[in-house]
Amino acid sequence: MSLEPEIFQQLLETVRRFVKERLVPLEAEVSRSDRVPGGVKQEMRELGFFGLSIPQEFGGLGLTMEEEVRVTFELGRTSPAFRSVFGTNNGIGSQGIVMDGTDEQKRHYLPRLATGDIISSFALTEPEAGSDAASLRTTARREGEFYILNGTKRFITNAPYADLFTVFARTESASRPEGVVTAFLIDARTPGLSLGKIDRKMGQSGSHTCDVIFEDCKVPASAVLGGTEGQGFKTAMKVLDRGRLHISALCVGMAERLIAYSLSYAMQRKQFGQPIAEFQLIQAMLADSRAETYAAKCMVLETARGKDRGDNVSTDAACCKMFASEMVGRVADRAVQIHGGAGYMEEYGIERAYRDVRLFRIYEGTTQIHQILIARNMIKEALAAA
Ligand code: COS
Repeated sequence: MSLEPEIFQQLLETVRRFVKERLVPLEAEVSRSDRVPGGVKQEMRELGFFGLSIPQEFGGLGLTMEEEVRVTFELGRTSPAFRSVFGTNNGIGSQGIVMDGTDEQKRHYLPRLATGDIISSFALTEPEAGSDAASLRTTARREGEFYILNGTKRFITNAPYADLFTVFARTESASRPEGVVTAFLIDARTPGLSLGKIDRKMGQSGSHTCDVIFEDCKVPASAVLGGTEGQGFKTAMKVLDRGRLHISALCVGMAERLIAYSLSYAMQRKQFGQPIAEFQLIQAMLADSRAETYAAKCMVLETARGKDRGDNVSTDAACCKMFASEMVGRVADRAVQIHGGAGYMEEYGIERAYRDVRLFRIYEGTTQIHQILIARNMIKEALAAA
């Protein structure tokens, strides 16, 4: 259900102001301390940021996909570490429940996820299963009314703060010797669940990942997401379809900001007696960045509208993620170049953005996975039409 247009405009305005006045001034401090201040997290709770995409009947704002990407364009105008604070509650940490959870699971978890009272994480990736998500090795052995989980999950965003994990594990199956993938909702305090040390990363300081380790971790049968074994892989793929659109919107927002900074710098920085913005080689970089960002923005909006209409947007969401994440990489590279020496210095924040955006080409599916996915779907569609 979409919001009234005026209410949505007010929300956009609030997000825009919060990003500009509250978050942007904190960026350098968050980067240095590798920590988002607790007070800011609380303000995000009060503003309803944890429940943007959770249905209104469970206490969220229930934004449509188009509304969500438009809000995300604004959130992209600051360090991605801030969005990460509530990113998993809106995205990969909650959408499995929204899409495939039982009524009981929705009632139990979604209201607290929407308020940010609990934090959720999505535990799919493993040391030996990244792009090949279906090859995961974590097992969940059924014992009466319980399952016993064993295995390790890797690079799990927000795991150090999570209260709830959506965990993908292999359960036994009569029809498949290798078993089937089943999703579980697991309380972080369950005995047998422990965390590894926080990973040190190239960028995105203030947002944290770590291993999640299961050693004879016993959970009740009611923890199976949706109550049915073997549905986990499809749930993961559906959640990622949505997540990929969200990340694409974030890339657009970051690119728009980098262009604004580059243009402003180029108009005031003088060399050879004139602002460097007057030089055609600088103009070419600005123009390429602007055109590519505009293309990505149109793609994201159009795909989001398709998703809201109920279309299957798997292929288009993959196109968006591939194009937008590669695009913001190029825009960030040009932003460093336009800023010259200043672009390489910490003080200006451009080098930080350059490092931050590098992740977008990797997580929630690499560019190469998207190329494969897009081409495979093209072939499938052609065969179906033949
Ligand atoms: N929505 C619903 N169902 C989907 C789906 C989607 N988007 N994508 C696949 N499925 C279903 C398929 O229809 C198929 O169902 P059936 O068994 O009933 O036919 C099943 O899931 C398996 O699909 P597929 O054969 O395409 O799986 P593959 O193992 O070949 O893997 C890729 C497909 C490589 C695309 C997948 O593993 C992937 O996306 N990998 C990247 C994972 C990733 O993003 N990791 C990042 C970490 S998460 S932050």
